[in-house]
Amino acid sequence: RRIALIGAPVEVGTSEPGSLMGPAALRTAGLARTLADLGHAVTDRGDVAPDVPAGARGFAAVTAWTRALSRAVAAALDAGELPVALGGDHSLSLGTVDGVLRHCTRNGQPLAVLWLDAHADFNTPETSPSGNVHGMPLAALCGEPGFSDLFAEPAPPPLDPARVHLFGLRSIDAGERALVSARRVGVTDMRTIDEFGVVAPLRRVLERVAGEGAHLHVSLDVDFLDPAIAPGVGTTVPGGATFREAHLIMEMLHDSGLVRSLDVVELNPFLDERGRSARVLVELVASLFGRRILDRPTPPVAAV
Ligand code: DIR
Ligand code: MN
Ligand code: MN
Ligand code: MN
Repeated sequence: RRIALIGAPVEVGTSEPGSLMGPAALRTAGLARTLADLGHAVTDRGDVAPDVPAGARGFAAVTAWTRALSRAVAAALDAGELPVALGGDHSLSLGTVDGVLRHCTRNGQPLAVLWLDAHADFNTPETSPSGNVHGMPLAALCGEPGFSDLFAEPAPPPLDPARVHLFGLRSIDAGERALVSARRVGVTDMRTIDEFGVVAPLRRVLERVAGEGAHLHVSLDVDFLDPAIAPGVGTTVPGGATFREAHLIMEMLHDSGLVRSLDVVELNPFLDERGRSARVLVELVASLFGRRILDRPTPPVAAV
């Protein structure tokens, strides 16, 4: 595959500084070389540098990032590359997913989004208890009101919430909880993972994506992982995915052949312990791009 690394040192969507160092930490942990060693053609496009108006905070700054990242991601996809965005707080997915949506809309392809996250990120400015935009990207992308002028005109039709799947959910605010149900967003919460493991629920998601011929975008928030293996994130939530669950998910995503774009977000090196979280993320991305334990496909497992 031809992979484009797109640095997104964004932290305007959070009140916890440090995630702007995320792309640098992922590079330091050897992301590009690891992917190249797996046989991919990797181009590091450097960091996107939008014209954020001087002194802009909140939505003015988020809008500048959204539009610049959208252009970078859509251009990579149009050129036949697989864009990997290196964050940066999760507000960056407003831009990356908008770029994917524009590419898919031009090609008449449906877009499915797998959101690996402790949180739903489905708050609106109305429902958000924190006011942090990193807790809102899915609501904006799915067309909820309150986000006017974020996306460049003409805006593509919004993301279909029924094609969004939250995986690993274990922290949700009251307002977004109501919205997630009302919009019929797909959810595999930690309760479901505890009962059934990751394989059966993920297989169901992947079968549906394959059946619809959809483009699959994966958005990986560091807090999806248990804080014991990935402490380098502003909003740790206990009870997250284990090292083994996370690798299995990445291996299944690789074997599916469906992933066409990826975000790696919320890494905060300032809160990390000697690069541990950055290294775990590089290992996970390697599994997603084809690293396997043995030089043969994972043995087939009976259908669930
Ligand atoms: C919370 C936290 N739901 C909020 N969200 C986070 O501020 O809206 N998302 N941390 O990753
Ligand atoms: Mn495409
Ligand atoms: Mn998130
Ligand atoms: Mn999160």
